[in-house]
Amino acid sequence: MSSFAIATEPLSISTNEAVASEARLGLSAKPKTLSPWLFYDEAGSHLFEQITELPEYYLTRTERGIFTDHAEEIIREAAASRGPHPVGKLTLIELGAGTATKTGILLREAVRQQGSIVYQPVDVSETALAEASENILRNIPGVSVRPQVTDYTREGLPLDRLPNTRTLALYIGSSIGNFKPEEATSVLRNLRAQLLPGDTLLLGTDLVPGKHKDESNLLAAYNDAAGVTAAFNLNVLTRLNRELGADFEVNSFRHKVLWSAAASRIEMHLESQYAQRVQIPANGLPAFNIDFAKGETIHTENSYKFTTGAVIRLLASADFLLTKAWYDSRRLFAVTLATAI
Ligand code: AVI
Repeated sequence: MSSFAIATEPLSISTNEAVASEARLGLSAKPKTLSPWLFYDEAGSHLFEQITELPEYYLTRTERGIFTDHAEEIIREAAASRGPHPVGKLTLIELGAGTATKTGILLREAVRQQGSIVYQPVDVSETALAEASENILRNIPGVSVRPQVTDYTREGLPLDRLPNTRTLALYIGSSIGNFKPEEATSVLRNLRAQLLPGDTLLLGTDLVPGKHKDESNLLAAYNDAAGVTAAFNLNVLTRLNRELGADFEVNSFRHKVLWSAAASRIEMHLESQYAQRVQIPANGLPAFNIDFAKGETIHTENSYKFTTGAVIRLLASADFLLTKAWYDSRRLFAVTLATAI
């Protein structure tokens, strides 16, 4: 890392290097891509919180509704799950916990059923974990919180496993949907490697269009009338300008969303409104030039939507067996409990 980057970059060196190499690799690829983890700087995380409350973005409130309606059964099933080893209480770990707003429903129910619970939220964001811990400790007596700052997608998942407990791992919020199928399998396999037979996984997945959900509902969830999702998508260019000194003219790109039925995914893109060249300084070397044709896009995110069969196949690819699935009445979203085999 050069003194140029250290002098101008307030973030950690490794974060800056990861952003630089992601930008260089993704923007020289054909078609151009940027990885969705780049969305989540401070402004992007704040915009995402706003997205979860938008009228069009049904995912968060639908999953919360499923937890509210079925928490008793979810916790009972997870606690009753049997493996080859005798175990005591249930402990909860959560991948990508963020501020853990929905998890409180399950934690409260677990405390009601077994008196107390250990909760291990895992996330890349130390501030989000601090907020989650504070909220839970203040509002739910009986929970002992052991936060762990880890990027489980890149650094694996070194879980601090408690002896003689049964683990319920939460991977909710449709986060698994932001991975390509082979990446999703590897995230779940990494998780599975930390679990024992009989431990369980609770997976939240958004569903493909159906009777009560047409393509337009799905598209609206990613292209809301207030423009919050557009701002979330465009913020990635603002981030590259700020952190790498790039000269993206942010207003010359347009938020674009499409549904690919063939790939079963929503795609988010940023479309260049005219032919242009963007430069990213390269630490004393000649700047990295990126040429855009009019209408050319940067593919910034995939959000996969599932059938029940696709969820079962994904779980099986990581050695999990379906225990039970819960849905909302309109079949917009699924919460699936699976057992490690
Ligand atoms: C975090 N993830 C599950 C969101 C999703 O729905 O794929 C990210 C998002 N992108 C646009 N809106 C929300």
